Amino acid sequence: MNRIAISIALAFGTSSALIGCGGDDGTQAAPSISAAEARTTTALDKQAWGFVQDDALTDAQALADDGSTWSNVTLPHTWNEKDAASIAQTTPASTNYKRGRGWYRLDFDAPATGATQWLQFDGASIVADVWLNGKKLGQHKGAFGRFRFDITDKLQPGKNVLVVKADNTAPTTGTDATAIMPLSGDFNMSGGLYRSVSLVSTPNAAHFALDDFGASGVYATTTAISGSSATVGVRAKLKNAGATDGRFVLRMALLDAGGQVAQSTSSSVEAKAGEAAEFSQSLALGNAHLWDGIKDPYLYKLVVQLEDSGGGVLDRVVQDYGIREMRFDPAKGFFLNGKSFPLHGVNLHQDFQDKAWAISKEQTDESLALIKEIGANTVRLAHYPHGQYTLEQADKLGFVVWAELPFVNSPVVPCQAGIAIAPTFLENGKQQLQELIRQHFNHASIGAWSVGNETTQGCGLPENAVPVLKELHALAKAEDPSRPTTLASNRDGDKIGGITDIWAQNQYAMWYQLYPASALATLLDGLHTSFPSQPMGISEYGAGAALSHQSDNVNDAIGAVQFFDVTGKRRTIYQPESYASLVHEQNYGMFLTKEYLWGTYVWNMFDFGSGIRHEGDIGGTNTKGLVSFDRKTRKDAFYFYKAHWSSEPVTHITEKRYVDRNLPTANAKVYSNANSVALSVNGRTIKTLMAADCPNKTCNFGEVPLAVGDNTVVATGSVGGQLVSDSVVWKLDDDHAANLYIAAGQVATGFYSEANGALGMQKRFASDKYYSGGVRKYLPYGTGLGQLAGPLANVGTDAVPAEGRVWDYYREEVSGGFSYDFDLVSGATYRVKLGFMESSVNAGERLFDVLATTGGTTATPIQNLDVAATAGGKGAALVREFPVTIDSDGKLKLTFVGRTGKAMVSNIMVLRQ
Ligand code: GCB
Repeated sequence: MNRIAISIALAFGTSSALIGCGGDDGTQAAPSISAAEARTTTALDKQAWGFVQDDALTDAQALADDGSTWSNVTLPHTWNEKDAASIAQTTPASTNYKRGRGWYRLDFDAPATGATQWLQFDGASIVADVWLNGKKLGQHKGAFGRFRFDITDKLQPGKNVLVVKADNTAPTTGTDATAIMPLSGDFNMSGGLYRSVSLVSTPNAAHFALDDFGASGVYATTTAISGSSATVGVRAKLKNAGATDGRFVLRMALLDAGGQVAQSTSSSVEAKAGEAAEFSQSLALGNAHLWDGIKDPYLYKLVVQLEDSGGGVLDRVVQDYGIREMRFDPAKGFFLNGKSFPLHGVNLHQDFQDKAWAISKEQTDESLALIKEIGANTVRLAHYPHGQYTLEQADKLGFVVWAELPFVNSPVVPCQAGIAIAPTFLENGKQQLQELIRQHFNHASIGAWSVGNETTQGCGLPENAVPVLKELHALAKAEDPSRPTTLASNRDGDKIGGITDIWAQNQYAMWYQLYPASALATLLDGLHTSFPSQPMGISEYGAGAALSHQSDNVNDAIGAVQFFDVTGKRRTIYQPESYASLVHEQNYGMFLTKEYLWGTYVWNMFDFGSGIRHEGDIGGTNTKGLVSFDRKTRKDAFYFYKAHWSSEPVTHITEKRYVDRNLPTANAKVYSNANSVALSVNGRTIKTLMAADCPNKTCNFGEVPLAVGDNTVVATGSVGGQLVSDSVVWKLDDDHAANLYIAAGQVATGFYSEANGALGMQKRFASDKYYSGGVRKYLPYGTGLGQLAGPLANVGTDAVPAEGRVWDYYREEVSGGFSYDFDLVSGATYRVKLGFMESSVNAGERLFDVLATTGGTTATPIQNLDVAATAGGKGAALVREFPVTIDSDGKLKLTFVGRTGKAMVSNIMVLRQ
């Protein structure tokens, strides 16, 4: 036992009614410092709750109902488990989830002991009205904060009846009673008692505050670290609910991981009857073991206890506490305990497939284990306060956490200029911010408080958001001067820079923004120059990826992958996984060159529920996860980051889900952190690449020829002599070995032509590949990405998944023509069948030739083709074909050159005769 006598430094915090203080000098009777609970906390979760979701039920009716016809549920519970946030949703139109009122009723027995009794809700979404034995206890607004009611005088002996109305109705106007943060967002606001509900009994009327915004009443900050010594300041809020003034001993200690007292202190304090009082003490450690992120997330136990004058323990708060110093530098990024520690991590939502928000601890553990596995050292808990358990685990795992207030998108509804911000909205935002900060104050992991996300999104109205952000920043600083504030900016960087201590950008280069990562680099440099003293990070970047959507070629695909279906007509929007991988490679590779970035966060670690969207192959789900919604499937990009971040050896062949190949060659790409990676196909080594040949942890082996049948591809990484292999079997059928089917312009692979369509046969097509020049285009009948409409709107609907989509895209000349180079069999004769569909050009505006070259000979089998005139207008298919015998060089080049306007082609078949 290392009990060191110290005198109390009251250098920080407020102190009232301090009477005296004394150290534990070993001369007095040993105080009973322990980490054991003094209070009784009884979870009510697994009891028989009655539940009914009924928007028509009045309060009076619900209170009069004995609940016998209600269904039986246990907590955590939400009525949104299976609607929006579920892949079970298959119909394109059902994008909504049930928002309304749910009623809960629980009959429970009063606790046998306790001087004060509290009813504790760890979260109720969004507005909760609570009655005990028919009497209203109160209302809580905000889906994420813990709140409590003092029921000491309201409990009756024996049976008690608790009734809760939870309402997740969407806000419609800024003055609506439900105008509570967040007003909107790309995630579902599940309704219900989706976290725990418990009874808390304190043994004595004097206790640590239970009415301080749902927090613990104890607030610890490391006020100084120097070498191995550290000082921890602790503020404690007391409540003496008894009838007489009290004189107490307030004792605080840090126990080391072995349970030994590393330091302790005590003081004599007084709290008047019925009053609250606040005291501060300091704990100085001469040999502090620091919390050092994922490397060494060392935690002390902070024990704060209230004793009577005889040393009897009246109340005790015990929390994990990590001693660490975090610093954000505008030029050099993040520092942990004085050392540069670039943060790389992921965003996390609190939902889970088929559970929505009603997740168990096991599900949280499953999510965090994957975040640990990928090697992240930071997590952004988007876009709202997550549960205590998540933060406790983040402390234990060593993640640096970005914790966030749910101020998402606009502060007004509707999102327009001149709409006043409802005072209730701002008040509620402040309440939620105080709940966030006080409830999570002692978590070592939390590095910054975020006051908002994309708060000008949709309306482009910084004048609405800026005053709110400034108020929230000031409040956060008052609540916790020790941590920086932050926010996630979107395309408003120039307008909301400089408000918070640090900040970060949500930037989707190659996805929503149709520019390459290099253009984003310029944008970031510009923001860094404009706000040179505000440390900047990347709070979001990413791309949608569907597990069942693959590609043969994702080059030049910016703008050709749709981000979601806003029309509500389709559930399926093609998002080849390998395009998302490329987006990650190029963005992250660029971020690594920016020393000033303090951290980067992938959006998102997991696919998550969002009733406003249909994309990829899943209904109501945002597909930007590195791992599937059910946590079962790691997408390729997961391994890209794992290769960068993890110390485990990684050798991962990409595109393993694309088994039945559509072309006779495959692009072999391996993510690896090995010293060298060897690739073999059917036992034959193709190539060995050294780490230096694999920039960005990406080993590109180029095009690998595939044989008919099974092609076993094995990548073997060598890490310090240890071999780590990965393998895949790619299959090629006779048809695709002999013939080529290319959907020009198309990124996704695997679409079929219609058996009775213009091409006259049903064949499976590959992505656009083997071309030089030209650009990908798609039929622009709508007004933007994701908005296909007009003649082809129903082609490729869910009823007929892939048929006809070989016409959606085309390749078009930029200038000087474009061409395709095919490797074919020398001396063999092929029939070349070309499909054309005009989208935007009228008869007479586009006339072009198609040239065929093999050996040294060029023919012009198609001359002066006017698709619109010949096919009969826009949206009509035209097919032209010609034979060609391949010269001894085994090559065929098709060249498309405009005479008037620009040449184009929709699809290409090269059929062996
Ligand atoms: C964003 C938002 C996030 C969305 C994400 C997306 O910028 O902050 O809530 O889910 O983009 O996927 O569009």
